[in-house]
Amino acid sequence: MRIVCLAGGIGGARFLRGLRAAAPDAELTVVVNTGDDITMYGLRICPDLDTVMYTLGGGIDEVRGWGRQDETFHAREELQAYDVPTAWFGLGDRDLATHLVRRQMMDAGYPLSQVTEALCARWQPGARLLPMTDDRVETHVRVRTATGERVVHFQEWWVRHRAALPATAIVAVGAQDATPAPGVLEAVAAADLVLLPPSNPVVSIGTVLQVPGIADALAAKPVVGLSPIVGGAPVRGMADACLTAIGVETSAEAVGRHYGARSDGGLLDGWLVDTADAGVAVPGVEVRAVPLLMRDAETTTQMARDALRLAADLSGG
Ligand code: FO1
Repeated sequence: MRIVCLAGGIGGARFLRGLRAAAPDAELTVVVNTGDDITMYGLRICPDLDTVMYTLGGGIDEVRGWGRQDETFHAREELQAYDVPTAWFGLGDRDLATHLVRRQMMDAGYPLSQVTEALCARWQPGARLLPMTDDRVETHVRVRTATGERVVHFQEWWVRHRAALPATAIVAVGAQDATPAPGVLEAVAAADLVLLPPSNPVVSIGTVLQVPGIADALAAKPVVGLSPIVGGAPVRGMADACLTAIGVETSAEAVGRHYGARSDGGLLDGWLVDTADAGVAVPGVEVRAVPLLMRDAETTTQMARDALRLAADLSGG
């Protein structure tokens, strides 16, 4: 079975680990958001690609959910000692090696998709990781501050300000001019199923869908999504701040309606919500309530099985 997932960072990566366990024989392709990427100290940092790669490859720090396990932050401490203004970003010493390799390969002319393939040769994630595009796309956030509005890079909003500054717009700069990375459209065309993991629906899944061609490619495929919102709150991260910025209520129902029914020009055939949200209705979409809190490997694997079961039921399988 060929499955394509669109994914962002931590939530998506953890779900993918469960999916790999639930469908060990499936051919899994992950189209990863690159709108969170940022250039810092001359390095190209790709948080979502690295989080998926480390999580599936066994190198992730399980507590943070991002960056490397057994990490140290000596370089960051030195940057702080120099009062470097971007020292708010937690670059780990082990993680730095990934960015150095990426920078070296990109300077040699390799596109991000080939860099990702090279990095995955070490990590063996057990899935094919594709950036959504090899072109430069960066999510920027217009925020309201005491002295007026200004635009900051997503990472500054997310990490430095913990998304506490009210966002009046979230823009994936460059998305409209980007083309899907090599292999993305082919993987979707060949897929038996597309899954939307419980990633941030705005800055992760939403950004991937802004790359021209990707949303259209999904329209031809069965799509099952899993709600990142449980009981009116995001399972992790600050998806509520992002949803508010685009005027969508923070609920499993509102996100399901935001994605919309594939039969009605939207995305979804099926929508998994948590048991806390049983009774949610999304017109044109088959909604099923199952436990969605990824407490451990078993619960995560089970919710992946539930997603596959819903897809099978929808296809009459
Ligand atoms: N998230 C934080 O909350 N604080 C950090 O200092 C931080 C550093 C960081 C470094 C590399 C990396 O790949 C991810 C990092 N993240 C950090 C997570 C990242 O900001 C988010 O995971 C994504 O951008 C949103 O999904």
